[in-house]
Amino acid sequence: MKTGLIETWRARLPVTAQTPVITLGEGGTPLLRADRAAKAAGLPPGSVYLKLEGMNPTGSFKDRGMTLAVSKAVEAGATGVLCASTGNTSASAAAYAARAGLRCVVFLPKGKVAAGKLAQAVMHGAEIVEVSGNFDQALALATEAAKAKGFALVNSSNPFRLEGQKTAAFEIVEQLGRAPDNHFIPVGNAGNITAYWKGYRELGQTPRMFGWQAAGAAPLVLGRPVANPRTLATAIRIGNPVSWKGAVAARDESGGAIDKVSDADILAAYRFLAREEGVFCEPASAASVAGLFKLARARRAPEGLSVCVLTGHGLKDPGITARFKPRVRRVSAGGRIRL
Ligand code: AN7
Repeated sequence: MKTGLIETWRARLPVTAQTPVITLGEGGTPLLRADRAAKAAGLPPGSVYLKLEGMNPTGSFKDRGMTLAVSKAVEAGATGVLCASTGNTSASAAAYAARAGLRCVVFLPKGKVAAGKLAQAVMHGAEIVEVSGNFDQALALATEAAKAKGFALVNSSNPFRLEGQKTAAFEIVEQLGRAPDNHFIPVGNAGNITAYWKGYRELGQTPRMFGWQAAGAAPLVLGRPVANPRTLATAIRIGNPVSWKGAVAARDESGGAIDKVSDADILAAYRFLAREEGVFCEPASAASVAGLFKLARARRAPEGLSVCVLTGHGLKDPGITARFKPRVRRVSAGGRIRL
């Protein structure tokens, strides 16, 4: 039976017997060998694995941090949770708040949240605040609003979020029997790369960390915030990451890199994974594999075992699939079709 990651990793998490456990059975996601991706990167079979975080209850890795953040909010006596989001955090917060019986208020950048994510926030009963501005501006509003009595901010500035998310590193080490040599991950607000690095460090087994930002939203690559971030990967359309220092530390302490991938590269990897590996992730998630392919094109794909994290499910963003035109043949009932 799946009991969720708080029960699985209780000894490594800041919980006590008194902490109420709010869980949807998150964690325990597949680590899938991806030989076609390895081949496309010019690497030997068995050297590339995909961590399918879209298999979490709400379809993204955010559930790992949210089970802990919402449990701790309930323990502290909160009556509501609140966040800004490019979509997945709000979907996850809304679901866990519903389960806990808390109010949930989400600040969303207008017109920039994928349809599936918005549907989740609506159906889980979140109170939606539409912000005419980008994620960074929405986060400033949410942070201010969180001063209201009884509310807990569940963005990744909340340390319990990162504590929950670090468990993905524990799982990978368990699934492989060791840490990978290289860890590829998309980077937006930079909470996840910070959390994985913390998890690996706690085990004393550390890969090189390779973080990937969208080219139009790459503050960590430029070394300064981006006022108007642009990318079709809306999940990582973020110009001023909260966990900036954590991402830089993960990069430098691990001997890795944080670089950018173009939207065209992201879409190519997104399509490749769907067609060649049978794995449907959302565009932002494909940035990790796009990064591996980019290094491969420059003949710089790192040796050894690489894990690419696929952070969210493809069904989150059905809108983007309209860019890929299928060949559709038409037939009337009772007619014939030649294959
Ligand atoms: C699919 O939901 O920031 O670097 O508000 O949804 O930890 O921010 C989402 C981020 C990667 C980047 N992949 O992770 C939000 C939000 C997906 C995401 C990221 C996000 P971080």
